[in-house]
Amino acid sequence: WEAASYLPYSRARIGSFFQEIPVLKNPFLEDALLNGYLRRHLPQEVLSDLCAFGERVVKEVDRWGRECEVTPPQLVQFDPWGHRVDHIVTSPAWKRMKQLVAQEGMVAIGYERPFGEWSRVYQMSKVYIFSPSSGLSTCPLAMTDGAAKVIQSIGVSWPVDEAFSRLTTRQPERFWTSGQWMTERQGGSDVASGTETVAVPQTDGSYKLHGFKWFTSATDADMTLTLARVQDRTGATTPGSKGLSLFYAEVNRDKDGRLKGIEVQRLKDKLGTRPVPTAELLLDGLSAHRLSEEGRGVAAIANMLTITRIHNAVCAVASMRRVLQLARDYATRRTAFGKLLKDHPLHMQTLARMEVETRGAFLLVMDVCRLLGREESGMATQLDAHLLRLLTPMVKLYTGKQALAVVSEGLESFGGQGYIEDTGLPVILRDSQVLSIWEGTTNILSLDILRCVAHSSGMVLHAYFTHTKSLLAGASGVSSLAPAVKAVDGALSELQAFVQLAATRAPGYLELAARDLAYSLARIYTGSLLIDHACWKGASSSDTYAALRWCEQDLCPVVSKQAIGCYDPSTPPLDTALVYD
Ligand code: UCC
Ligand code: FAD
Repeated sequence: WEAASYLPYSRARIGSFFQEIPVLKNPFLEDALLNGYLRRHLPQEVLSDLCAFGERVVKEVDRWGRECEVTPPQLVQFDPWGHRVDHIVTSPAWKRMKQLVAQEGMVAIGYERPFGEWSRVYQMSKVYIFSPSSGLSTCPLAMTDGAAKVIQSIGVSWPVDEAFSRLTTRQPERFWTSGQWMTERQGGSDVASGTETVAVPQTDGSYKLHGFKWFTSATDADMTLTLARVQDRTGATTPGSKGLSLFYAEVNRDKDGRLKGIEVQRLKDKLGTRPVPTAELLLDGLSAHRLSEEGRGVAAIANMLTITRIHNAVCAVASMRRVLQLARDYATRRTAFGKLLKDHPLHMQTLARMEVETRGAFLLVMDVCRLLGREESGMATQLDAHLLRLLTPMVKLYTGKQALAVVSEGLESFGGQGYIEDTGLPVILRDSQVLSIWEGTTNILSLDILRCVAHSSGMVLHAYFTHTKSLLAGASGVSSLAPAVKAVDGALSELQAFVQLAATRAPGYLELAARDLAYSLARIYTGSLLIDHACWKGASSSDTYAALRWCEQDLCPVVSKQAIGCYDPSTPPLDTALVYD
């Protein structure tokens, strides 16, 4: 009988082997590049704060994030007596996240500016550490930051002074979040044609909004910024972008608990972002105040787009980093073919490629945060301002796409377990899919890059070339980086030649090249940032290796695609014929 107990499966039919679980460790301490970058630019107190916060994320916050995921919001439209109430019931964890965002100053830091031009880097580093454990509360966080930015740029005065102080407070009981209601059924990209909501002027100077907002995320917000068309006395409105104005509205309830001027039609049933209540809203006389001049709504909300797009990019890189941290830990625990995964060179190559992608994306997004911080602290040169305009859509579109690729590869590195829902891994993939859709799709942002180039008469590109060259100049004479410098320098020249040639072609040519152009801009600029970081006196040999590896890829796909005629006028009909074949 005793001998039988040693036989495998004799007592426990499921066997005696259980795989060790990948362990989430302090995301600050686990991230060499984040540490290096912050040591390079910010004082020790920032590192200490982020280290403590990283500890809190592991010990406490990550659990709340999971609770948010498995306890999605519910809409209760009617009370038991049939009255319309439209309560959005969220989990306790979701509410705790809101408090945490305030306590940790995740919006406030951007407005307190404790470290001058580097304050945004500090704030976004915190968001970066928080994001993968946040149960998507980074979504309202981003919109709240964006709303504060819009208010600050318009002027903090009545009727939005109270809102500004609540959006940027560190006191959880005073803290408000904001929505961003732009999308209607006819169009989320083409807001100018898609917006039907009308604003009816009231005698006291306020407005009542009537319309249907098709996607409104984090609808448990306290206020929102939204777009609508002002009606004149005859009820007429101006079509297109010139008819859109920006409005501020509070989300209030009457004494019976009913939403004032809003009906929640339903909550969306989504692939991911499940903790976020995303609703369809009927605006039926919602009280609002106009914030922009009439017809300047898109220009006025652009500041919100800038902030939310940067948040999107920060969260995209954070997803890549999270999956890598878990994957590399797992590789020290899982054995296959007689050795740990970490001892299989091909597995390590796979993770190293993900690491290179993640490092590049990190430096790219932090550089945009640096530029934002310079602009907000009055330090920005004209070149910085141009760069910020160009790099914002670029970093959003590039990191949104790359996050999905890296996270997908990351799931595979866990084998079958990467596909199992309650490991908490698949949610990272689901939540990454949205990053390239909301806040402007990849194509829309590629076209936005073209528009900002045209709008600035090419000055944004001039700033780009000047700054990239100056980054490379800092590496001249560093022999270990010579192949990388050569590759970026060559790609930059090719890109310059392409831009000059494309300017002589019909507009349709550049439109077809827009996406590849965006990728070329992103890869070349990121290469120069990796090189620059590797030249820093505190850099490691891994920083050099990452720069070399990044620069081995096709840095300028717009040129290779051009060479095979991808943007020729003959292409669109052929593409269409192929698609509908
Ligand atoms: O998706 C949404 C929220 C989701 C949740 C948020 C989560 C955040 C991250 C969390 C991470 C986990 S809210 C919906 C977002 N919707 C979009 O992004 C819309 C996408 N479509 C576009 O971006 C289009 O390009 C439009 C709507 C901006 C195009 O509209 P128009 O009217 O055709 O634009 P125009 O005519 O080109 O520009 C009108 C004015 C111009 O200024 P002026 O008149 O002075 O020349 C432009 O220069 O607006 C200015 N403008 C901009 N300025 C337009 N876009 C920008 C910009 N990006 N930056 C600065
Ligand atoms: P469309 O504009 O119809 O685009 C469809 C496709 O056509 C896209 O691939 C697009 O790239 C492509 N396309 C469109 N125009 C062009 C062109 N000129 N050239 C080339 N390609 C083109 N919106 C809000 O306002 N507030 C929110 O809080 C909010 N939350 C959201 C939450 C989630 C989970 C999701 C998924 C969306 C949310 N949205 C929100 C909406 C989101 O911003 C829009 O879905 C997005 O901007 C795209 O708009 P659309 O859905 O109308 O797509």
